[in-house]
Parts: sequence; structure tokens; C-alpha cells
Amino acid sequence: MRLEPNFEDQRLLPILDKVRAGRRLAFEDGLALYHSRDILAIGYMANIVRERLHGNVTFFNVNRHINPTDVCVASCRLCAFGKKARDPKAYTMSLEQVWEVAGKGYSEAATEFHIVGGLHPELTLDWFCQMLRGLKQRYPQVHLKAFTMVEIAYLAKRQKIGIRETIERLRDAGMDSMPGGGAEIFSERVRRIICDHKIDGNEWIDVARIAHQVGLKSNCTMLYGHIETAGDRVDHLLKLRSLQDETHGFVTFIPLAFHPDNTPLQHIAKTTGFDDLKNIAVSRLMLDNIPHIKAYWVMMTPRIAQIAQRFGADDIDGTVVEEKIYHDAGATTSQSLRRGSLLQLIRAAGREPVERDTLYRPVERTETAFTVLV
Ligand code: V47
Repeated sequence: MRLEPNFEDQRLLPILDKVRAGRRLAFEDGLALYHSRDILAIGYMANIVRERLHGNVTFFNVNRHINPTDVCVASCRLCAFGKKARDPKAYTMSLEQVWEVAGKGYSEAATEFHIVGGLHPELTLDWFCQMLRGLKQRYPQVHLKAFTMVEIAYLAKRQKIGIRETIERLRDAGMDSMPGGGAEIFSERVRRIICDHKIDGNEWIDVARIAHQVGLKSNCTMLYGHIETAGDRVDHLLKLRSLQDETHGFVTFIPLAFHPDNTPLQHIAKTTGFDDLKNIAVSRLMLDNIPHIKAYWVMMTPRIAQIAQRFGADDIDGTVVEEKIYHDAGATTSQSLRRGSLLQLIRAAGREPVERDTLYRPVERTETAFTVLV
């Protein structure tokens, strides 16, 4: 028998009724949740949904991020990672370097490479296909989660071919699924200010739809904590929810807090733990058709990511090994966590850790080898 917290904010009671009955929340419910300060009530409701879906389990993986280049033709104000080719600090790896970096890090065998980078004006679709083939050849068991919808749209445009053909060629070369980045926030008003060089929200959704139609799964994200309104956030979540009704291709949603350091928007205050937990909880409540909500520890700190496991999240991400996008924007978290530390964090939150592969199949392992249980 669950003991209920006192709902300080009585306006949330109709939402509690819907959550208990498993009914879909509406735009106005999302707004009421974002406008409420009753974080315990919001977390309590999100935890009901989270435990209904995943019981006491928290998922994690042993992964490695690879960013082949930070050269980017776009100059998004939100970003501290992308550099112009002439910038002395910019880098682009050779294919051999990508393949070599992939094998570096911990002795624990990674089950996933998470591969994203800038919009490089010269690297071709063929170069990326070779990169994927080389990775598959050297690390045949590792799942390649690669390229945001934004990178796909850019490669298609440069190659002067369609999105579908671009995705199919990358898939045939070894791309197994796609990460959720680049979605930012779909509001055109906000995008004009924070990322006006990127594809617009409708294009992001269109690329995701095509990826799902050709049989690939992907993640999805929302960047919050800059100049967006509560309405913009709810609108973003509902657009993802409605694509998911159509394709069922999203696996995990990751709310991403804006990190302002070293960006042209550095005057914007950083998000607080309160905001971060609320975004986890509201997304769990609104996205009733997306199986997993990830509390990305690099972005929100391991401490908050741990508490998030009681506010709607069922995933904490992985070992990561080398993170650049958030660290260029001032993240003070470490760049990596050992598998043992992830186990400890999850257990200390009273949850049962389950190592997963990218598609959430449980993994059994020794340090240097693993088996995906199907
Ligand atoms: O696409 C860029 C965002 C994303 C900043 O799919 C910034 O499993 C905050 O998408 N402050 C990359 N955010 C991270 C990402 C991700 C991370 C972990 C797991 C998965 C997954 C995806 O980070 C970018 C952009 O949306 N970003 N700059 C910044 N200054």
C-alpha cells in the first residue's frame, strides 16, 4: 500500500486521477505541471508511471562516446563544441584515429559506440560509411548508435540525395540506431535565436520519421533551461509523442539542461536541481508512449541523476569514457564513470541495476566480453 504525499498544489489532483487511471495527459496538464512548485507531488506521480513500466529496475550501459570532428558549418548560439575549420583548436580525426580511439578507455568491453560530431563541410557520406564499416570490422559486437537527425539532413543535402537514401546507405554500412540529439526545442521563435543554422523542428521530425520507417530505432531529446517557455516545452513533448504514436521508433527520451559556459548565451543562468528533476518527471508523465526516460549523469551530475531514479527516470546512461559536448560548455562532472560506480550509484538509490544494450536487452558480461540476452 502506497502512502500518498500531501498534495500542496491542489490543482494537480485531476492529473493524479488521470495518472492512476493510465489516461493520457493533455497540453494544459503539461502546463499545470511546469507551473507548479509541488515537486514532491510531481515526482510522486512520475514515479507511479515509472514503476508501473519498469518496477525497481534502473538501466545503464557500458558505452563510449566518439566525436570524429568538432568542425561545424553551423554557428548555433547554444553550442560550445562546434568550431570553424580555421580555428586552431578545431580537430578532425582520420579514419584510423576513429578506429583507434574506439578501442581506448576501460578494459570493460563497450556494447555501444555513441558517435556524433559537427557538420563538417568536407567529410563525405562515403567517408562516414567507411568509418562505420571499419568499426564493424574491428568491433563486430558493438552497437553503432550514430548521427543525429541534423547530421543526416546535412549529409543528404551535401550529397544531393534524399534523406531515405542517406539513412539506408549509412544503415547498410553499419549504423544500428540513432541518438536523440539536435532536437533542441521545436519552437521556431526559440530556434531562430539559439540554433538558426540548423534544420527546423518539422525537418527534425521528418528525418526521425524516415529513420523509423526504414526500421531504425532512435532516441529523442529536448534542450531546456535557455529562453523557452513552459508552453514551448509542452509543445515539444507533444510533437514527439505524436510521432511516436505513428512510428513507435523512439526508445528513450533524454531531457538535456542547457549549459551556457563558453557559448554566446553565457549570460543565461544555469538550471537548478529543481528544474532538472521537474523535467525528468514531466517528461515521464507526458510521454506515455516512449518506453524509457534517461537521466544523463554527465549533464545533471551523478547525484541528481541518482535522485531522478525516484522522479520518473529508469536509465542513467553509461560509462561514456570521453565526453566533449557538455565539457566544452562548462560541465564539471567527470568525463567517465566506471561500471562499478554506476552499479553503486544505482544501488544506493534503492534501485536494482540492469546492464542493457542500446535496445534494452539485458547484457551478461565478464570484463572483456559480453553476451546480449534475448
Ligand atoms: O545535440 C549542445 C545538446 C546534444 C549544448 O541519444 C547542449 O542516448 C547543453 O544528444 N548545453 C548532445 N546541451 C547530447 C545528446 C545525448 C546525450 C546523451 C545520450 C544521448 C542518447 C544523446 O547536447 C546536442 C545538443 O542538443 N547541446 N550544446 C550546451 N551548451
